[in-house]
Amino acid sequence: MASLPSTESLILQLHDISAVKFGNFKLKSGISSPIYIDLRLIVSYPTLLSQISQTLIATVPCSTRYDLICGVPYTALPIATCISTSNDLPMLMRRKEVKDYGTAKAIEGVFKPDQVCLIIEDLVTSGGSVLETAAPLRAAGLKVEDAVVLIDREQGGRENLEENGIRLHSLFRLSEMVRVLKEKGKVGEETELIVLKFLEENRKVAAPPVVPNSVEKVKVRGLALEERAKVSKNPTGKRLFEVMVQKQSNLCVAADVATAKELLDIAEKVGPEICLLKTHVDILPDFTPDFGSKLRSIADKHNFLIFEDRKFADIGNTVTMQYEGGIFRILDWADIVNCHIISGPGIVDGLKLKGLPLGRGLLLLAEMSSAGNFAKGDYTAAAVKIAEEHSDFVIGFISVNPASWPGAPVNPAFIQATPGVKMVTGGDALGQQYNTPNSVIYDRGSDIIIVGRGIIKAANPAEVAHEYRRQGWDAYLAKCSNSS
Ligand code: S5P
Repeated sequence: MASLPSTESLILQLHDISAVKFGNFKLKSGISSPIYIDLRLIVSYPTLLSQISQTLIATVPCSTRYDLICGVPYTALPIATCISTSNDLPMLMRRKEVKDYGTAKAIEGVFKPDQVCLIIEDLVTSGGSVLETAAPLRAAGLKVEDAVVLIDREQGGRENLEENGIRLHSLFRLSEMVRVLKEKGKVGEETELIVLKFLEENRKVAAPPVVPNSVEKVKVRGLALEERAKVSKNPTGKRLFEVMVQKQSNLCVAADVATAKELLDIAEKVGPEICLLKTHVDILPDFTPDFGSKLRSIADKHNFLIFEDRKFADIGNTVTMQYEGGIFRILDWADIVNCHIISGPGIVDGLKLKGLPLGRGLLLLAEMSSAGNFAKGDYTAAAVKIAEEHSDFVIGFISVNPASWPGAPVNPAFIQATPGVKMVTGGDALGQQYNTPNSVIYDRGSDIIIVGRGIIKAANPAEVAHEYRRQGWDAYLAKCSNSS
């Protein structure tokens, strides 16, 4: 193979084809810049395109692992194609507009979940375009850990991407490009100084929130979480909205682990990422009376609420005793519990009798995630009616697709929490059905993703929880930006 050209030679060639322009230009990120780089031109210079592609892929450190590449549309697509064909590396394509017919895929190409995809980009300013491409790749179950770019404009992209778990590798930086052009007499000292001053003054350009592609029209409109905290009539409901805003998290971890010891351990690990921790205390063989106070101190430390997923289902009188008494004394330590409405509204009266004086909240199971369940149609509508009649105690619903409910969205004071969430759609052997964080929050109109095995069975639950939180919150932001 021919030896790779030097960075200097590539910079001079880009200048020769007028891909580098000086003047006053408005960038995609909104800022005005004295320098503009138009790499779309390189498709007209195949030798240069090929040289750039080969040098670019050689910039990625040998220790970086990846199975596939994906170019950020559109300018990086020919670069990615060149790299793919010359190095026999499979490529994926991200659609900017998802088709609303046929297979309606956001990602074209063949891949398996958990494969690692390297993102190829021509130019990075805030890193927003790389994040726009990473989001659907990650939502499809791929891992995105690295991106390689021809030119880093040194305006915060590297840091923004780092915060989102993506390492940026660049062939050269903008300041280096201008220095070479000045040294070779292509630009004057004044121009160099103007560009360097501009870079100094624009070190951090914020990445715009990622708006995921969606096949469906967004059915959910409504108030931001801050506003919903104000309309909730229950102190725990209000607090949950507030914690979500404070922590920028709509993640609830379902801590279905084998022992109380493990539960406290996982609560400590994922605590910084979550707004809510969901428990099933009756599965813990080592439960002791101090379990509640131990969990409470972790919840206070990391500012999350505790949800005991007790799924009460009996008559009002019985549930008062189940809530307050027995070994578990749930009322003492759980901020939130839930119940089925199969027994009628008396169950809510019973739980409210005990819970409301302590400011606790209740979620009604309006839908379920398991295949073949009966919580649908009139049953779901009945749950909404009961909630309205008890809006001082009922804080919302366990739901699966609240955007599809008649008259959706329901009263914004009610929160929607959805189980059956994983990075990839699918199910388990016992009827559980999974949707992705983006589809649950953005398409199906929920507020909180409840994730169990997707996090607790991971090798590094804290890291994976961080990624679920990021995807869930990005989907919420995208929903907000589409409602305005
Ligand atoms: O319909 C439901 C309601 C609930 S609360 N489907 C569910 O899966 N859940 C709970 O969510 C379930 O009991 C479990 O604790 C969690 C889902 O866990 P995962 O491991 O499947 O994510």
